[in-house]
Amino acid sequence: MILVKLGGSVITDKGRYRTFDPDAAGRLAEEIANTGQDVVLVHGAGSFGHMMAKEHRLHISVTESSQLLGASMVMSDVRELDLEVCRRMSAKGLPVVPISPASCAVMKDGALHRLDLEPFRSYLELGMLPVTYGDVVRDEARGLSICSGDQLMAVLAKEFGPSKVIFVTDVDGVFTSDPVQDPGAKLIERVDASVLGSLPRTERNVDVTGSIFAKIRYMIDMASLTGECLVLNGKVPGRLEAAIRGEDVIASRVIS
Ligand code: IP8
Repeated sequence: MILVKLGGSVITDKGRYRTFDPDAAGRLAEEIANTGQDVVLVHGAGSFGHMMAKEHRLHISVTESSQLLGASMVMSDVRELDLEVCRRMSAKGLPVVPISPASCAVMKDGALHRLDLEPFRSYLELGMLPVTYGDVVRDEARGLSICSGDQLMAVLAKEFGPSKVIFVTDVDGVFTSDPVQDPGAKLIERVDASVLGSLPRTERNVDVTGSIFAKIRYMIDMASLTGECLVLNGKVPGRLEAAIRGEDVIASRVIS
């Protein structure tokens, strides 16, 4: 089984509230379908989650009742994004099944505490492709908190031992600085904990689920179980497909 995360930056326009990119999602669905591999898919929330979550301060704490309505709206928005993604997948012949973290996960002080893996296991056994996503989830300490796609990836990697873990984003991998702002930014082909310490701490729009550093930390942990995680550019046609097939592609390899 191959574990793939479609980042919010590749399936949505992160600068425009609730803007889905149907062409990118459809093409990536086709690339997955072409490989004929068993895949568990996780996707980020992009502009269906982060903007509204930030507005309602859901990533800090949920202390006011007005935040519950904000949380509920984010839950509906990310579910709608998931529906769009799933529709593109099934249109390419992939028998996907959406699994909502709000119904099967529990957080504790911002960490993913429990995830009911039974639905993932049984649908996989049936030959279906589970699809899950970053969501707002019950938190035993905070009431509610945000469960990122990366936290889900970490638990799924630990439980299912995938043969490959791939993070699909809108740039070629991890860079020495922000490649959108700095034309001199260089792709780092092998990323480990020592590289993490040397990256500059400046970023444009930091997500409610943390910066690239938080994401790389999850990947380094996952790599200790799976060997490596690939970070690649899903905007380049064919790159995800080639990576799933095991071809050598332009990417960063995160190792533990
Ligand atoms: O895009 C965030 O998940 P991510 C989930 O995987 C929400 O970090 C609701 C903002």
